[in-house]
Amino acid sequence: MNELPEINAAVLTAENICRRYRIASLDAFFLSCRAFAAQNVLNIAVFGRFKAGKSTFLNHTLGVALLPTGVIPVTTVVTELEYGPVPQAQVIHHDGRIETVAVDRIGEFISESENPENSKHVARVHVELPSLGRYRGIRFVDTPGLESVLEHNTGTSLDWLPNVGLAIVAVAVDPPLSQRDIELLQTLGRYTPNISLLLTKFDLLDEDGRAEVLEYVTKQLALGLDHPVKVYPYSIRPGFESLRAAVEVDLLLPARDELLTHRLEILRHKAASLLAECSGYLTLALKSTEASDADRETLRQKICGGQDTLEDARQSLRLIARHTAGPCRESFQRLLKKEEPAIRRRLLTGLHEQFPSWTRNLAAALEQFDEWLAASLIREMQALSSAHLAEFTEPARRASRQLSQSLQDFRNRLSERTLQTLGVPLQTHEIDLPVEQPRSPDVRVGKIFDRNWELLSPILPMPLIRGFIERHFEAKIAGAVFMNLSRLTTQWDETVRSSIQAMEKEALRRLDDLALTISRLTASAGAEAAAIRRDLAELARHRAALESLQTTPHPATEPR
Ligand SMILES: Nc1nc2c(ncn2[C@@H]2O[C@H](COP(=O)(O)OP(=O)(O)OP(=O)(O)O)[C@@H](O)[C@H]2O)c(=O)[nH]1
Ligand SMILES: [Mg+2]
Repeated sequence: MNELPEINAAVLTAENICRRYRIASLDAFFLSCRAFAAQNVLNIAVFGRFKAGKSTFLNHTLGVALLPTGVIPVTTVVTELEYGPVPQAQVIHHDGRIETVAVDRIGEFISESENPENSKHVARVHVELPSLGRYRGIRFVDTPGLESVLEHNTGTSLDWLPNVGLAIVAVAVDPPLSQRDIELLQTLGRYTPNISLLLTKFDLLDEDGRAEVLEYVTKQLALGLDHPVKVYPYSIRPGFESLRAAVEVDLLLPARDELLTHRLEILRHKAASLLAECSGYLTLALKSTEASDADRETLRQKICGGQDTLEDARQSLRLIARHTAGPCRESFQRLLKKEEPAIRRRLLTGLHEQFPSWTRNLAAALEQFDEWLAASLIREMQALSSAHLAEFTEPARRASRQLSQSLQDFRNRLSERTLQTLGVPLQTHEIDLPVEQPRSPDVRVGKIFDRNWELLSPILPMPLIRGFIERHFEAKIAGAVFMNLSRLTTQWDETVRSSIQAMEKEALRRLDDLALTISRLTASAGAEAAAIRRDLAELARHRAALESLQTTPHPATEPR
């Protein structure tokens, strides 16, 4: 087979051209393409709105009753299922720790009710089952539902998108297809050519309803998408065996039987997108060589919209960062304030248990209290960080999504301008900014007791002042809890702020890279035209070669 060398050659040519013309804006795309090439399994991932029936579909298809399902949002963690000689499950935590658990325990980590807001900090769950032998080489991936009030679930699934091989988007018939579903299908088109729509819960409709929904969905897909998507009506109920068989026969078994072909086709798709984007930049350069010096300057002003528009775009990135970081402190404060009474109560109970054993003398009691309180506070503060990790880190995820969207908007505006000015659009895509998971701050507590008491301690007889001392300790606890909650608020605020600042910096860098690339390209003079034409011809040759490699026919938009 010659596909891989040809795809490699195409990507290398594009990389080389980008380096020569200093088109840095495609760097992230090259990286994601290489990451895909390094994988050796084919991911079949199921995405979609919450409660669309994603987990139920995978359980039925794979003949396992493993993934938790239910009537309220359930899946909170990305879960991978694939063949393995012995049943085993691994829970991969955000900090890299891998925990091996019994397969029937995975619900404790995946389901929202047992792992609310992913308080167990699970990055993903990986399950291997001997019963999946017939799907060797395929990794099925269940993702948390989009659009529920649980925003952390949406973020988790969208972060995972670029890893997709073959995509299945589950859409329930009640109601069928939202604008967000269309947007999801559109975004997936960047990463894979192989996208199917699973129209779930088909049993909920009568004959007429089914025909109506199918017609509606097919029409909306044709209107809203620029790439084809095949529609599979589906139901788990008896009487719909033929629909289930169709998914297996048309979608899953071909993926299994033509694993290499599918992987190559996805890689080819990514390489073709890269070549197309690269050609877009060069065409822009070529067009500007055809203009006079004065026209070129006017052209560049128009395309980039002058310094003002670039500065506006910069400003909107800065505003997003400010707006997502701004309310952090207050919301963390509110969150932690709610915990204050319970922590105080727990520490007072602890004090009343410990205090009777602090009998030696006042100096010793002071020291014991100090040590005990510091240890208890550290434990409490660490537990709080763990329990609310998802809430603490949410602003960083939100910033990543909004910054990425704003960059893409800038790219779209740029494309409209190049179309108006030069007659060619410059279609480029934004790869989402990676969210750096903010690390939990180190918990430290300051000195708790006061000097005056320490000075007096040798002359105060313990038995006489016991009651008084205990009350004094109780008062100290309240103050120490308040102080340490404030400190934790500050620590988390600083941590999340610096993570958002790093993303803002990266977003600004990408924006400036793009603007610089465009101004360099539009500065190309007549003398460079011949070289640009040669490079464009080289890209076109590779595009044609990739086109001729297209092995799997693109699925049609028509339903079965
Ligand atoms: N009538 C009918 N109900 C279904 C079908 N498939 C799933 N359901 C029900 O739909 C509900 C949601 O199913 P899940 O599989 O938990 O949905 P999900 O998309 O994984 O949900 P999240 O994990 O929360 O995103 C459950 O109550 C299922 O029993 C179907 O084909 N027909
Ligand atoms: Mg689910």
